[in-house]
Order: sequence, then C-alpha cells, then structure tokens
Amino acid sequence: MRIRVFYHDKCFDGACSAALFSRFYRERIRTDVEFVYSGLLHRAGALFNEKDFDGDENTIVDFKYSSSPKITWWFDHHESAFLSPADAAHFEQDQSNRKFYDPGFKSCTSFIAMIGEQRFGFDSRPVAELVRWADIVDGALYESAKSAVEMQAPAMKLTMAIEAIQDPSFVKEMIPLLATQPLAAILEEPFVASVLPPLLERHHRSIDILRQRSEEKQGTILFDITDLDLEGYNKFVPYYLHPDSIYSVGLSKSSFRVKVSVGSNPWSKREPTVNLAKVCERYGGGGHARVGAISFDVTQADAARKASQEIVEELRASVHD
Ligand SMILES: [Mn+2]
Repeated sequence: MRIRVFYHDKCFDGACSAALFSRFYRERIRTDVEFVYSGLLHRAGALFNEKDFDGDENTIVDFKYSSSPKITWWFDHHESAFLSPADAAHFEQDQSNRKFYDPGFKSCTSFIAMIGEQRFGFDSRPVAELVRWADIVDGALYESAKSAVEMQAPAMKLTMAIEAIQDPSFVKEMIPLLATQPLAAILEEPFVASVLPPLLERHHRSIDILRQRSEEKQGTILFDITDLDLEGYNKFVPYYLHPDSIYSVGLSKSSFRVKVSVGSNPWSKREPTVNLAKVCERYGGGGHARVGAISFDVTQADAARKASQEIVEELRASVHD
C-alpha cells in the first residue's frame, strides 16, 4: 500500500505535518504502508497536477484543498485554504471524516495531533517536542525578534535549512526523522550538519543586506531583494531591524516565482488591524490573518512590484501614529 503525502514545501510546519501524519497513519490506520512525499509550493497558476495523485491514498497537509476524488485525507489551518467557493462547498459536503480544517490552530502539526488523538486514539506524547516547536515556528510564538533571529534552538536551525535548501530531496530525507527522533539528534545527521555552517553565514549576511534595503515609514517596512538570491531569508529579520514596525512587505525572487511577502510584527506594541490573508487573496495569494504571500510568475516582476506598492500604501494608510 502506497500513501502519497503532499505537504507545504520549504516550511517547517509542512515537513512536520507530513512526518506526524505518517506516524499517525502507521499507528492508527494501517501498518503495512510505504510513504512517498511530494512538496507543494504556492505559485502562479495551477497548484495541483491530477496525475501526481497516484498513491493508493493521497493526502494533503498544511496546503490548499483539492476537490479531486483521489485525495482521501486533508488537514489544513490556513485562513486561505480554498482556491474557490466551489472547493469550500465541496469540503462542507464531505462526509469521509478524513478531511479536517481549523484556521484557529497555530500549526497544522498540532492540528493533526489533536484530531489524531480525539478521533483516532493516537498517542501524541512521543511527538510533543515536534508539536510544540511547530506551534512556535508557524505561530511566531518566539519571545522576541532577537530570539527568532538568533537561531539558538535546534528547531530554528532545521527551519532555516528547510526554507533555504533548494534540493527537493533534502526535506524528503528529513521527514521520516522528524516524528521519530529528537530535533537535536536530527541536527547531527551528516546531511543536515554539513549544510548548516554556510546557511548560518548566509543568514548573517542577509541581516546586513536587509538592514541596507529595508525602509520603515508609518509603521510599515518595505524591501526589495529580487536582484539577490535570498529567498528563504528569515522572515523575522525585518522586525528585528525595525522593532517599532507593525507590518512588512517584501519582494523576493527564486527560479520560478517572484514573491510578495506581507507580514505583521509579532512583537509590535500596536495591534495590526488589517487582515493580511484578505489583502493577499485580492491579488491571488493567501495565508493567515497576520501573515500572507502572493506568488507571481517569474516574468511578472513588474506586476509584483505594483502589488507591493499598493499594499504598502494601504497598510501605511491604516496606521495612525
Ligand atoms: Mn502551517
């Protein structure tokens, strides 16, 4: 029996969700299974390829809903979970008891742990460390911007590697370890340990670059690093550099997309009032109320820049100081 697990790629919670789902499935659904992992990324255009849903069961975790009959399990906690009202209606009518959605959860990992426990008798105690850190990382529950940027805890080093490493086999190799080993032990694995020093150096360089490139006005930071190979930078650096900010809007670029990242400062003394998922949805993106993103095709850099300008203006206009 082959179970294909689609997860939000380049995301700590996405990888942890895939790991926890696999452990849950093996312990509570059936033992004799082989898991095959496929990362999904937000991009301009179609997100899913029906022909990729080739497992005996196909699961999506921490990513948008698909109404394909081949998808048999789904867990998500993003506010923007449905690509269309038709998809939302399709989910509402689902009676399988295998598709679950709750945007109130800090991480999809903790959501899977709770559903597994309450509905399927799963014992989540052995994965308590994973669940706790998925909530901290995905819910931005760090005590300060400094602690979010300093990379002390093993989970933060793993997050940095998951977000920055381009080779798709890296996260797939890590997933089976995440729900079975302590996070500190995963750092010691040669395929992880070997990539950390250059990534830490790149992280420190990115702080210097963002210091030069970011500008804060009316509580809103704007920066453009599309000319640099920096996708996967730590998203808390802007708030570390501008502690009084409320929002940030950043433009970055990779081989297949130009990304507009829209976030709010988790340590701001002023409450953000704008729902950023809604703002991003207007441009075809999505996310959570306090952090979202929009992906443009790599040839649409001008449209991305225009969107970022409009969003910055909207956010600045909403801030009264
Ligand atoms: Mn998540």
